[in-house]
Parts: sequence; C-alpha cells; structure tokens
Amino acid sequence: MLGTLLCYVLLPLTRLGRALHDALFTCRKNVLLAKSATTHIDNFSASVSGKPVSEEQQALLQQWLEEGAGEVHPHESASKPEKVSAVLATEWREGPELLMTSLSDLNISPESGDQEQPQQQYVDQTEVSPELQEFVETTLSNLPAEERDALGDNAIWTAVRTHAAPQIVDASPLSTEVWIEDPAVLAWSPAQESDVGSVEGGMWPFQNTGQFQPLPIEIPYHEILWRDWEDLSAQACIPELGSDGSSLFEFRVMSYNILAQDLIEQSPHLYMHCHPDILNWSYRLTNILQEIQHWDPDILCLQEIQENHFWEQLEPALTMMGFTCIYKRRTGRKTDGCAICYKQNMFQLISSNPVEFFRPGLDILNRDNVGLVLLLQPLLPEGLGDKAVSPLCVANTHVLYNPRRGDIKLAQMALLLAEIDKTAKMADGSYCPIILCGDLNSVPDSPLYKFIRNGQLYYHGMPAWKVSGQEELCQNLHQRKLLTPLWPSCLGITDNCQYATLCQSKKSDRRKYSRAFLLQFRYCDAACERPSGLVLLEGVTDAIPDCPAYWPKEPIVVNNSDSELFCSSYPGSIQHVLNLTSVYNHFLPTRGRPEITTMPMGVGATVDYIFYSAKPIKNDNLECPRLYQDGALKLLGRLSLLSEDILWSANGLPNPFYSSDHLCLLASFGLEISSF
Ligand code: KL2
Repeated sequence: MLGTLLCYVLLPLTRLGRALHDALFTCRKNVLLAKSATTHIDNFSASVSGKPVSEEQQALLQQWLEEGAGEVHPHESASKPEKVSAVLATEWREGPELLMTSLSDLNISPESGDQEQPQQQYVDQTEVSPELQEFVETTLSNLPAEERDALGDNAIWTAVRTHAAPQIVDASPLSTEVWIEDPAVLAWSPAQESDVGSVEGGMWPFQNTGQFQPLPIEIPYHEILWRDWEDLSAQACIPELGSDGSSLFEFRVMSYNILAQDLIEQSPHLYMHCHPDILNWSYRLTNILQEIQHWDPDILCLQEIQENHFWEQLEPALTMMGFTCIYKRRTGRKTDGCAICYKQNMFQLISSNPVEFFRPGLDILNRDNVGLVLLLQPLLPEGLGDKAVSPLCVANTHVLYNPRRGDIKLAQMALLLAEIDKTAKMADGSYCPIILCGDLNSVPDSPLYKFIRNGQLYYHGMPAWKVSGQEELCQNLHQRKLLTPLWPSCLGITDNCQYATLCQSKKSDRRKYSRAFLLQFRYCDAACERPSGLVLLEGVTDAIPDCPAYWPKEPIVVNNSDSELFCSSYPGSIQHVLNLTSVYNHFLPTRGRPEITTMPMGVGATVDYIFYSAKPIKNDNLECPRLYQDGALKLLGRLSLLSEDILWSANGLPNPFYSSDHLCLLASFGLEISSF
C-alpha cells in the first residue's frame, strides 16, 4: 500500500516539483542575465529557409541560436570537400586564430553579412524536428512570455574571450553588476578581498586555509580557466598532398564526464564546496551544451549521462547540433551511462557494440559499468571517387571508481579491449585506427595505464589497490592480491584480451592451463603411466595410445602469434596487441605541474583519457615504456588541460564556468586518405 502510494503519487509529485524548480531557476537566472549587455539578436529573420515561422518558433530558434547551440562554425557548415582538407588548406585554424574564429562565431549576429550563410545552412540542416520542437516547447511552456524572451541571454560561454582581448571584464556577463544577484555567483562572498591576480603569485585560497573558501564575486572564470589550443600539426608527419590538395580526413574528438545529477544527489558531501545553484541540472545542462557547441567536436564520447536527461534533453539538443547519438546505460539500478555521438555529415555507422561489464556469477565482474564500441566510416566528399579512407573504431567507457578494486578495473578493461579488438580487426587481420576515450578511474603511470599504453602487464601478486594508482585515496589495509588467472577461462577472453574462439569449456576454472602448456605433456612418460589403482575397463583404460609416425618427438611449440591457440604467453600477465598511446602527456611543461582532468574533494588527478592507435618504434629495452610515432591516424592538436593550482583558484570543480567535476578532453586528428 505504502509502496504503491510512493510509486504512483509521491514520486511523480517529487519529479514534477523538481522540474518546476528547475524551470523557475533557469528563468530567474535568465531574467538576471537579460540585464547584462550580452550579445542579442535583434531582428532574427521571421522566415527561416524560406518558410514562415510562428512568433513562438522564432523565439525558440532565436533562443537556441543565442545560447550558442544553434550555431555552426564556418568549418562545420563548409561543404565536405573543404572539411576534408589537407593541413595546408585547412579551415581548422591554429592556436589563437582558431579560438578567435570559434569565439567570434559564438557571438555572431545574423546581421553580419558573411555569417548569414552558416546560420541559414544550419536551420536548413535541422528542419527543426517535431521532437526537438516539443522538447524546446515543453521546457519553456510554463514560463511567462517576458521570462521566455529573456532565455536568449543565458550564454555564459559567450563570456569567453580570446587572449588577444581578455581583460574586458565589464563587457562580459560575469561582471559584478549582473552576477552579483545571480545564483551562480552568490556562492562567492563579496567580503573576500583576495585578488584574482594572486593566481599567478601562487596564493591559492585552498592552500592558505586547507579548506574551500569563498572567492570574490568578480571572478573572470573564463580567463583564469583559459585553455590553450596546442597545434601539433607541425610535428605530425603529413603525407604528400594529393592532386586535389587533400590528404587527411580531419576530425575532432571530445571526451567528457558530465557528472550525473543522481550521483550529486547520492553523494552531496562531495560537492559541499559548491553553491547549490551551480549544481542545479538546468544550469549545468545549459553550460555543458554551450561548451560542447563551442568546441564543436565531430565525435563526442560522454560519460555519466543520466538516462532521462539523455533522452529528454541531451539527445534532442545534440541532434540539433548535427550529431547522431548511441547510448548505453549502466546495468543494475544505476541511472547513468555512456554515449558516443558522431556528426552525421562526417561519419556513417558501420556497427555499434555495447559492452556490459557485469557478468553474473563472476566476482571479478560483478559491477555495473559499461562500455560502447562503434565502427564508423568517415564520409569523404563527393568527387573523390578514387580515394578511400579506412573505418575508425571509437570506444568509450567509464570504469569502476572503487580505488581498492583494481582487479575489477583490469577485467573491465580486458572486456572492452576484446570488443575493440573484434570491432577494429579487418578482414586481412590488420586493425583499423582506434580511438579509446573514457574515464578509466586510474592515474597516469598506474599499472592499468601502463597496461593500455605498453600492451602488457605482469599482475601476479600485485595488491589490488595498486592497479589504479589512487592509493592515496584508499587505506592500504586491504590486501586483496591479484592471482593467476585474473579471470576464469569461461569468460571467453584470452590473456591477450581477445575473444577465445577455441575456448572449450563453459565450466569455470577447468581450463587453468593454456592449450600450449598442456600439449607438451600429451605423450610424456608420466602421462602414459598407468596409475597402480586404476580399474581395468576393457578397451577404455587398458588402451595404450599409438604414436603415429607424423607426430613430433619433441613437445609441440605453439606459435604465439596465433592468439587463438594459447591463453597465456607468460602466466600471471595480460597483454593486448592494439598499439595505443595517449593524446595528452599528463604534464604541463610550462607550469611544471601535472595535468588535471578531475578534482574529487579538491584533489586534482588525471583519470580521463583519449588513447589512439599509433606505430610503435622498435625498442629492444623491454623495461622502457613503449615509444610511438603517428601512423595512419595523426594527432594534429589538443586542448590543453589545467593544473591543480589553477582549478583551486576557481574553487575547484564544478564551478560556475565548468559545470562538471571533470574537464573535457579535446583532440584534433587527421586520418590518411589513400588512393585505390
Ligand atoms: O571518478 V568519477 O567519481 O568519474 O568522478 O566515477 C565515480 C566517482 C562515479 C560513478 O560511480 O561516482 C563517483 N567517493 C567518491 N566518488 C565516488 C564514490 C565514492 N565513494 N563512489 C562513486 N563515486
């Protein structure tokens, strides 16, 4: 009875209440922001794509465009031949120029003649699907007209300026006048006099007091938290230009753990340093969408997307931006999951392979994490008839957090690598280029990291808490050790992280030894000797095997390159044959500090990665980390990460500017285009 009441009356009421609260919050914030001198599109054309639109539709489109989500960068809206340009002819500009371009695009108004084209194209492209219209309408339907009009100004990311003109704080929506009343800024008490300039001098509010401190209200977050674009195209080995000037298929990949709202609500103690209003989902959603729109990736790997938020808000919004999204929710009662979204004008889906790490009955795989592996075909522009580009395998995952259970993390990675291996393996046995994104909940140079990067790990006897390198987060009392084999053979995954097509037994732990190992004992004396107590069964236990002439006299040595015939080349170790290296170096040479991708409870760490296929450089010293050079897939640039001190100066993560407890990772790649 009580359960029914809870299920059918109280829960829907709570949800309704929350939705109303969210809507009111957004509305209040936008009314406040409307007072600011932000960009405003005054006379958005009443006719889009030649079709008349209602006043309401016009307001919705205007809002979307102003928030940034409806805009298309010149390079995106460019026709395909331009997109697939050689580096020399690229429209993906370098460094500050790039940022200037994308930032000015964020602030464009339709009146500026040369920008009309992209907007027009954008609206043409989307045709405002009924689904999306419904989404925007339901989001706004409860708002009074005056507040609905004000929504157009909610664009914190329009505050972002290039380094060329960074100091005009007054012109930004973050200026005191506007933000003093804004919930996102009320978090910071005006009583604090500490100067933002002290950032450079190393006066970190946290470091001084050992706890989170309110900061002054006038914080130009977008300047403190500025992220440089690192252009690496000069280092990349670009092949000879083709006759049409194109040799690379260029695309950008973003990996972003957006912090599921349910997880905030389940562990509020982790977000005590944040003003509740910046944790509000409406606020975070808008900010995150604007950030994605601003960096404009072609492939987007998201982690921690709450399922209802995905279907109700993120998926419709990302569809509007030109993405097709594939979502995989965590198993069990967890409400979040991973998604891979790709620009539908850039890629075609060949296959989609979700991976559930939960395997009933296996202690090492008893958690609800998931992964997703896609095979995408890059779409070359028409007119490149004799040109081809290989498919691209894109994987995304969010590995278990528990710092003590490195054994589980390794097994989860092995499952994902097996799926990647299967997906990326071409008919001729070679692998297409791979991009592996995700929150691996493991730090650089941890055993798990080294396993991915070096392709092998000797794990036997290793304490489980050591695997992820999060030891400082964990009491070292837990002495669970990794033992051989790490997972039973019934899982169907070899120690080479490949699906074992020849696995003979479904029963757990029957196949403790590899086939190669057992073959050696086939006809040795011990194997042929009759145990003294063995009952004689005619034709069964009295038979002595004949040894045909063609059987070798020496024990059979199985060729290790045939991965399906052996389970372990070195007992107690695991390997994989995908050559993967990291987009990021995990260190900021200019600051002399480690890169940070997340800040749980004020402690900065790298746990998020973009790995990509590269060519190993021959190195006889097996002790050294592997060296790689770019192969068919070339790293052309990346968005720099930040150091812990910088993030401390913005009171950690999330903050009013970055709305997750993780930073996004962004890299630009070029994939070789070859002639037939
Ligand atoms: O590392 V994370 O945060 O991507 O930022 O992944 C997990 C953790 C996420 C999903 O399980 O929830 C966070 N203490 C701190 N953070 C936790 C804990 C915990 N005990 N459990 C889960 N998370």
